[in-house]
Amino acid sequence: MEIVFATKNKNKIKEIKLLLPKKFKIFNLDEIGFKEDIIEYGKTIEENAIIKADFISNKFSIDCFADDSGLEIEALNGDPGVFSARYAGTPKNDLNNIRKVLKLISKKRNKKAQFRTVIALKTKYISKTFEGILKGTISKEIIGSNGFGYDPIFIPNGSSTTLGEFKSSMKNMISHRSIAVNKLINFLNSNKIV
Ligand code: ITT
Repeated sequence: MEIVFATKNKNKIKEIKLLLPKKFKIFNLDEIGFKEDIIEYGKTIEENAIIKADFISNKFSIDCFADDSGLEIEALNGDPGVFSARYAGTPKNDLNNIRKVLKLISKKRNKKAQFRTVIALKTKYISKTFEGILKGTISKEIIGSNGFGYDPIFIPNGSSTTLGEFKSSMKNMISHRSIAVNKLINFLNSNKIV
């Protein structure tokens, strides 16, 4: 199956390419000549995933999926959530986002958080979303330099360190993104679409 992954985030592309079986031929936005930014005006992660997938699918008349993800921190009432990419302002900057989170929760006793990914699939006949959640806690400091985004401050439940110290193959075994991708694969397989 040939499908476009509507993202500009190179780390997401790397992770998804490792997660999807070889029978998927993935094209990214660069490869289809799309250079603009898609305006993410949704109020939720799910809405933004659908906005990105619909935009590219409608513009190019192609099968497409998009991933919108965010870190939801209990003590911050679910923030940064849908604002995860630009939490510390624009242009987006992972380190500044991390520093802002660490500052805001330094005095909070509750460090519980979760990553949420919603993948929106849009083809000529299908509009469907798939969700993945990874629960954990926020560390006191930055640990590790693997992964991307908030990985160096997120300790998955059952782990003694952050995703910043996980190899990509280990992160892919448990991540919010892999849970959502597996649901997508099961859906496509069980409906004989691939
Ligand atoms: P696209 O919209 O082009 O896909 P983006 O980076 O803007 O790329 P999002 O809108 O989904 O992606 O923003 C989510 C932000 O949350 C992202 O910039 C990262 O900082 C963070 N994030 C997403 N997935 C993550 C992961 O697996 N680990 C750590 N941080 C992640």
